Parts: sequence; structure tokens; C-alpha cells
Amino acid sequence: MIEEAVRVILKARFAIAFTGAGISAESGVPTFRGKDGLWKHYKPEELATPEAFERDPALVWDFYRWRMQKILEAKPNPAHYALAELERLGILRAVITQNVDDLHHEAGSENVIELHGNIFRVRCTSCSYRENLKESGRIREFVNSKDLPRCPQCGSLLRPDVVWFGEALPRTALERAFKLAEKSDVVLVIGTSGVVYPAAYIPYIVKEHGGKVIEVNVRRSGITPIADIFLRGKAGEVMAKILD
Ligand code: BV8
Ligand code: ZN
Repeated sequence: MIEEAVRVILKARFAIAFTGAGISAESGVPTFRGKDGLWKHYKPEELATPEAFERDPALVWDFYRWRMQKILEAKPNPAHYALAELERLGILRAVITQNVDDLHHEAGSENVIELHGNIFRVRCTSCSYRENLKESGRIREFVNSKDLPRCPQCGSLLRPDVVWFGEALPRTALERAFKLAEKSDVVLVIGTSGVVYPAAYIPYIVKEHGGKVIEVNVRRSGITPIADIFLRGKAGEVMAKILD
């Protein structure tokens, strides 16, 4: 099956990757669903929604600070590096990710579309202030502080620049992702349960336009029914083999 997948990828006219939390599992970043998933201990509705932030911003900030800390300790794994290498070789045109952990950038991927935002970016709940904490060097200050972060421009609460349930995805990112999917003849789907929409449409759009779907996952997912090739296994291990 791996040889078949390599043949399809090498023959591709326009290949993209679509990734979820599973690609970062081997980097030590907790996934959302599944046996040790985040949502086991927390309910998404209690944390990743505008209502939750409205009701208890301190609880939501505790959750995101905890996740920022986990992600800061994480390094890209061979799956992230393999996608960056495939892009460098001109085989992969873009990575469309649901992840907010910035590990694709860290691994060297250039053309990354973040459908659900980025945990290291914050934005003001009132004015247009945005800050990339990695660029401003304020991550440590943010992660270690116990107070609610305030906007330096207008004093209102800052929030994580990620997409919560019930919120629209960033329009430009979503439009770019849909356009790329329409043009793709191969999509490499790695580590997603394929249950969150509209992101999960991406592989379906490739399929509808006659493209091939190659899935890498440790178990079946919402995408497996349309997968032309299903490579059961850990993303890091399978992608390392594909690159060989
Ligand atoms: C929207 C970001 C409308 C922040 C996340 C009721 C009200 C409102 C909306 C809805 C509703 N009911 C349904 C909806 C739609 C909803 C939705 O799809 N819900 C699902 C759960 C049913 N979608 C939304 O709300 C979206 N917005 O619809 O707005 C709208 C439109 C216009 C105008 C206004 C409003 C917003 C969705 C984005 C939500 N944000 N998080 C943060 O990260 O904290 S969701 C969260 O799930 C993450 O973003 C994550 O990326 C995403 C998907 O999860 P996965 O990445 O797939 O991860 P998961 O843990 O599920 O799976 C991991 C997979 O990896 C598994 O398959 C596992 O087997 C595999 N794996 C594990 N280890 C490995 C591995 N594979 C390989 N190797 C390994 N080692
Ligand atoms: Zn402000």
C-alpha cells in the first residue's frame, strides 16, 4: 500500500496535504477526541466557544495557557518534516491544517493554511489589535501570568486568535483552501477524525473533482469512507516510509 501511495503522490499534478491533531500526537501535543483526547477531560462547549469565554474568560485562558505550554515543549516530528521536504521537492503545493500548534511552520513548511487560527496569536475582543506572541517575544510572560491579558491599545480583554465552535473560519483562509482543493488531484489526509466542519469538506472537494484521497491514521475516521488508499499507522512512521 505504501508503494501504491508513493506512486500516486509522485505522479500527482497538484498534491496538497490536509492535517489534523493526529499529526502532532507524536510530538506530545494532545489530540481532541479518542482515548487520551482533550475533550475527555473537558467539554469543547465549556472551553472552545465564545459563550464559554464570555462566561468564564479565566477558565478559558487557563486552558489555552496550558495548551500553549504543552505546545512550546513540543517539537515537529518526522511527519511534519516529511511534508516540508515534499514541498521543497516541489511535490506538495500546500498544507491545509486544522491545527493551531504552528508545528508545520516550525518544520519548514512554507505554504501553510491555518483554518482554525494559531494558538500563539492573540487578538483584542474590541479593537483590531493583534499580536503574534512568538514575534513579540511575550510568550513566557503570557504563559506564566495569572491575570487576564488586556489589550495594550484599548484595555479590553485579549482572546486567543483561534476559531471556536460556532465561529466562522477566517474567510480568506477558507476560500484559499477550497480553491486549492478544487485544483488538487491528490490530497494526503493525515491525523484527522474528519468530524469538524467546514474543514472536513476539504478531502470531499478533492474527491468530487476526480482527485485521489490518501489517508494516514491509526484508526478509521470520517474520511476513510472516501479514501482511495488508507495507510493505517502513526503519521511519523508512515510519512518517514513514504519519504524513503
Ligand atoms: C462553524 C480550534 C458556523 C481551537 C476547534 C452547533 C453550533 C455551531 C456549530 C455547529 C454546531 N454543530 C455542529 C457545528 C459545526 C461545528 C462542528 O463541525 N462541530 C462538530 C464537532 C460536529 N463547526 C464549527 O462550529 C465551526 N464553525 O460551523 O461556524 C458559522 C458559519 C458562518 C458564520 C458564523 C458561524 C468551527 C469549527 C472549529 C472549532 N475549533 N478548535 C482550538 O484548537 O482550541 S475544533 C478542534 O477540532 C481542533 O481545531 C481540531 O483541529 C479540530 C478537528 O479535530 P482533529 O484535528 O481531527 O483532531 P481529533 O482529535 O478529532 O482527531 C485526531 C485524529 O488523529 C484521530 O482520527 C486519531 O485517530 C488520529 N491520530 C491520533 N494519533 C495519531 C493519529 N493519526 C496518525 N498518527 C498518530 N500518531
Ligand atoms: Zn483593543
